[in-house]
Amino acid sequence: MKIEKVEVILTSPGRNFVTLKLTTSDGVTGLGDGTLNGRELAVASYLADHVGPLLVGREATNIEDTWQYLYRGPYWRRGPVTMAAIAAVDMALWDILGKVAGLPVYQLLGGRSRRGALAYGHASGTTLPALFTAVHNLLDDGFKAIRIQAGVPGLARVYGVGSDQVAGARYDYEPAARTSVPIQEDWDTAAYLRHIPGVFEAVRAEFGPELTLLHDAHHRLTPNQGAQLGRSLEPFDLFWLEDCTPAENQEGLRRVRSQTTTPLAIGEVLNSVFDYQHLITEQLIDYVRSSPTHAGGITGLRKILDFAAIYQIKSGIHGPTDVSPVGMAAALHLDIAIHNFGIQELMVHNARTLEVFRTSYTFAGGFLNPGESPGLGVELDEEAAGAFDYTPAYLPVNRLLDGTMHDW
Ligand code: EZ4
Ligand code: CO
Repeated sequence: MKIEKVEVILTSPGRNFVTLKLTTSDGVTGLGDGTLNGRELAVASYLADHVGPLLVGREATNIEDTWQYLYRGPYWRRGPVTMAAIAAVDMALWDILGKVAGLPVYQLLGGRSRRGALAYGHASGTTLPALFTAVHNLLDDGFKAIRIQAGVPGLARVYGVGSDQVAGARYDYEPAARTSVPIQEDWDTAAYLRHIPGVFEAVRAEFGPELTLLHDAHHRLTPNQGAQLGRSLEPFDLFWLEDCTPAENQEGLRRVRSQTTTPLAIGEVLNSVFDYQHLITEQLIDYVRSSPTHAGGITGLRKILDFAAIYQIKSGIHGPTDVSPVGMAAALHLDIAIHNFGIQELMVHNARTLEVFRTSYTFAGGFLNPGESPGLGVELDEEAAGAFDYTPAYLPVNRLLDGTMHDW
């Protein structure tokens, strides 16, 4: 069964998505997600111009060999564009294999290791009452684990916090975040470090000790500041503190690790097992954050997670709305199959996205399941996709109050 046709489909039903569709000589189709938020066209070109011509005529079931061919073949290795493109191919091939076998992909990965994948949702607020309302809404939806992000006094906009003024506003879908030039936010680390422990104290007082809580510092701290925040959050028993420092500074985590017992999650911007080498062998983290979409697909992420398992490090797969439902499905098949599952992030896609991508995964009682459809279990409605043209949209940038560029 050979790969016969390669199509790259761009659609923007509220956010931009890069989808690869492969068709075999037997007429079986597979879908893969190669979405790289804010740099989508680079992956689309990499796939259409450089990868597509190499795939035609290849044996569709040789998934590992195709992964190695695309990883080692070009000489130039790793990087987010390359690894997102490899991811799209890899997912599409697993989807095809599952459809041919008549089995959901998790069965091909070794079968079910748990009844469901614990998911965490996002709650945020610029004030405590707004934050509490957001937490209540997630609890009503069944969530058992919740990420807490809060506005910081003196800062107009903060990562992860939707507007309290607009009903139902979400920071990931607000129009302000979808401009053709990045909007600018401002940042004050000292104000943030003063404010956040009080927020968690208030949340624990309101919701009790049992609710699973998480927080994302989004790459903004130095190792010493990360250690300080980790320590100040210890009384509030976080499931994890995410991206306290920029992920590429692997050695920096030694300082954080030696100073706090708050569990650490890192890696949504990392894309290969080599990016995790020190983090894993020195046991500097507790959770791996990479998604299949950004780390070479199911095959690429499985290499990282199997390596992590040896060191009792678990998965915490990135699940933002800039990973498409195809990428989300790939994550869920891994979540159910691997032994070292930790938690799965879930930001629910908007209704238009779920009309374009028909999913068979489910969320109930706080747990996700990939469903029993053969393959990944996601169908693309190409007519619906065609109604939403690619629209340039960038993530914000961040500057300190004196104008210095900072990590966003
Ligand atoms: O900022 O996916 O934990 N989740 C995150 C996300 C990322 C976006 C970047 O495209 O940090 O909200
Ligand atoms: Co994050």
